[in-house]
Amino acid sequence: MTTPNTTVAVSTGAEAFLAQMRALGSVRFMFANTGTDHGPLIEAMAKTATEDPRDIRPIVVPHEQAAVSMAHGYYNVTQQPQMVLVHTLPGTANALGGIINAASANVPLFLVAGRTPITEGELRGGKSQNIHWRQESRDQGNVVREFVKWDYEIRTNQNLAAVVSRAYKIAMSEPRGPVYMSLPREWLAEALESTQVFAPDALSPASKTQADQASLEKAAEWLIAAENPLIVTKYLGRNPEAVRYLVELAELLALPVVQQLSYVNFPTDHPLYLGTQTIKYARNADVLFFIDTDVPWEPPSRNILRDGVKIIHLERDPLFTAIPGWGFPADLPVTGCSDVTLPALNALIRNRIAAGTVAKAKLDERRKKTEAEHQAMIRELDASIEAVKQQKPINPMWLSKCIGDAMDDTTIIANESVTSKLADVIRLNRPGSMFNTPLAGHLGWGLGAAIGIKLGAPDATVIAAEGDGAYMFSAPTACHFTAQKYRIPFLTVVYNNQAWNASVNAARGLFPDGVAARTRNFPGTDLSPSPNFELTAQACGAYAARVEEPAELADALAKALKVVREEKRQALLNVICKNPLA
Ligand SMILES: Cc1ncc(C[n+]2csc(CCOP(=O)(O)OP(=O)(O)O)c2C)c(N)n1
Repeated sequence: MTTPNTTVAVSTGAEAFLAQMRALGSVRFMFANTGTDHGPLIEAMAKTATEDPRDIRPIVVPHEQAAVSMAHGYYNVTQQPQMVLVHTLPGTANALGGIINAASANVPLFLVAGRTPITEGELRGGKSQNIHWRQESRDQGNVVREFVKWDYEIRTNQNLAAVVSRAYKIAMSEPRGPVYMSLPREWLAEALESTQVFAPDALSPASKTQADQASLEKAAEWLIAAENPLIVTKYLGRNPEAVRYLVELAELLALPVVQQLSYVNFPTDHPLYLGTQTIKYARNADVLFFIDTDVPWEPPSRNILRDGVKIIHLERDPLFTAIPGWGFPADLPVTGCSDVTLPALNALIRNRIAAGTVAKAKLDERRKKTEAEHQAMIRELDASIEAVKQQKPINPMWLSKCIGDAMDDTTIIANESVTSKLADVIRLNRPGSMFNTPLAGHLGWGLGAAIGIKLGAPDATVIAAEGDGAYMFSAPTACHFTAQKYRIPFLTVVYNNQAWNASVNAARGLFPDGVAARTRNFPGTDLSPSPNFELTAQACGAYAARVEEPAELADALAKALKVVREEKRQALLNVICKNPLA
């Protein structure tokens, strides 16, 4: 057992808990949605808050999913886990969607909830209000247990250092993820004199897994011998430093790369980049190397691949144990974190090249062929944009192109534009410049994420790209309120197609000749009449405008971004797009 080594004077359990969170050293923000459980914490913050910019800053967020999304966005750009404070059972329930997203994206954060008081007059802090009986659950942690790495209800203030440091180490060890702590009000209110905290250097998470030598050698051998190899990745870019190792690997052996754009995993202007359509290229591959990809191809049948294809799958858990049903085959499932495994694989391959065992002519030929395919792909994309750029209502592809053109070297996009495929259209060459809806796809992430990104990267220009459905899921009033209150400027662009197009597409895909498709009547998918989203944003001090003319998009974006950059004020563009139901 490690011994805590610094004594901090406190007067309550709540002060002690805050002292422990401060001692972690990485928590800058507490995205807070408080309740009757938090009296001792509110008192403690009023009393112990310092002017130190490294102190934990409470940020009021009037919806819990938005608060979790802010911690998520902040982590995406800083790799530092933050704290989300929620009210007992109801706050935990409202946070759950964000937690499901964070779990799917391996985003660590501390979800901290008051625990409805347990005692009935025996202890200070016990039940005192009506709701304290009806908000009590048998097991509060059970609400989030499937989607957090670890949950714990504080049972005494004597071991807070051990509990909080354990929460940190578990959240930050791979596979990373959210953790949950519940704080009974009786313990928060308990009188204390001091608490002992760990020094930050006693908080090392467990080391990352590097693949074993035998697997690396076999992978190298297969990739070197391949005639028609393909790399596929989806979330390698969540560690932005891993991107250069992937580029190095691709260049060493002239390996074409496709990506599912959850993150920027590979520069889209790289001549070895072949876009986002996995199966188009995977069909003909003789060696497929999946790196950090949970759903390698769709539909999940091996029959659509070439006979005899060799499949390598590198992931921290290549069996995806957390997913109940997952049946993709791999001939070489390799356990390892890509950011530490790829450098080792690259070194092995470099040695073989130096030893002259790699056929250079084959690589040169493949490099040329892939570069030609890359150029053809760009021409095809440009042509499809050209074909729709004047359409009115605005085609989402044209909107995406205009957003891409408006990006500068500091722009970061939180993309929740769902079927608009923004990420397929814009050029993404900077690791960490775009974060897509988290893998679990629990909508309502985008606005909160954008705010968290801006807090974590204050010099960035941040854009939230939202479907009109996703925008409404995002608790927009709560997010615009928080952005106004703390002067967190970012631009929201709404792809307003007045529908849940994803639901329309799903129905059409299953029943292409069905009644819904034939009659263009898709019950339960229509979002018209569309609200004036401009007014929601304006109510919170934002600059907002509606755009209906395709030719006016570039100027509208430039104007809104100027407001964001120069006036440091949030902005919203409500862009009226092609309605799939019209
Ligand atoms: C919380 C939540 N509820 C419902 C869904 C199901 N869902 C997936 S996509 C989608 C439509 C989103 O609409 P919009 O943001 O307008 O994008 P579009 O599909 O029109 O491109 C819905 C409702 C979800 N993913 N998450």
